[in-house]
Amino acid sequence: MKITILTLFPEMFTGPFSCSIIKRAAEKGLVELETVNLRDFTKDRHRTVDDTPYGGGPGMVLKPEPVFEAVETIIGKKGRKPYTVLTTPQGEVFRQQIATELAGKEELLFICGHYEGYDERIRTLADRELSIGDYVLTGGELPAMVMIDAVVRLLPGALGAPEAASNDSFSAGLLDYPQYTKPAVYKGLVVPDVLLSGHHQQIAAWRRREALLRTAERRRDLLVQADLSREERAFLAEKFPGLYGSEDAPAGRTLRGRARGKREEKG
Ligand code: 9D3
Repeated sequence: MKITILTLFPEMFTGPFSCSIIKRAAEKGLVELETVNLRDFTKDRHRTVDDTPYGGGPGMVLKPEPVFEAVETIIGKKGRKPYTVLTTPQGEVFRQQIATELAGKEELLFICGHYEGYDERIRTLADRELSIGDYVLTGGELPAMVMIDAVVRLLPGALGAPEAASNDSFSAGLLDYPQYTKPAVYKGLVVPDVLLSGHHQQIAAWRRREALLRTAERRRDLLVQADLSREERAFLAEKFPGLYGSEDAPAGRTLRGRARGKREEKG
């Protein structure tokens, strides 16, 4: 896979890309990473990349010309347009399934902004607009790094063990089960007996159960999509009454119940 990043701050990428899994993946030839400085595609003496918004208002807006010039140059070199991601707070929220989709592309181009916004015409260059979540950052560089990290580790051979990526409990749509290592007792805190028992089937069942319980407690939004058996759904429905949205659920235990509880609080 080839990944090109269009940014005003190429230096931001040197640290993360020269460490750990991404570096090893690059050394193994699984991925080629290149940063391109947007400022190199300006034509004026001051190398201007942003300007004031038409119609007035605060902040500066990324100009279209340097971005279009850069993308056209990249397309010209490659002979075709890479699958293009625009990082933006207005984008769809990045999740594991999107990482999997991006990992299937031969060429990716990330366009990062580092201003209050873009000229809207830049959006026409993007195949996809992505955010990493509902918090305000100073630019799209960290989001691009986050997404690239999630994608590169999925490339076959990027992780040590071949099953490491497909084993992610996230790929089953659940949170991880609790893990322990030696010693068996530390500061009076004990490792669950089943893990010391050597009963592989019981261990697997315990782990699955713990993953289900944790997900139901912390992230019930994930359960809707999770790949669960009828038995597992029944087990959770019993432990968490109303988990699947029945009308007589206690307020606060379902998403609808929570909204109902809030309304009742206000009277
Ligand atoms: C939502 C805030 N905007 C209100 C006027 C201004 C603004 C602030 C910061 C617009 C862009 C940015 C820079 N952020 C990104 O470019 C960005 C981002 C983010 O801030 N959070 C999560 N994901 C992303 S992807 C790109």
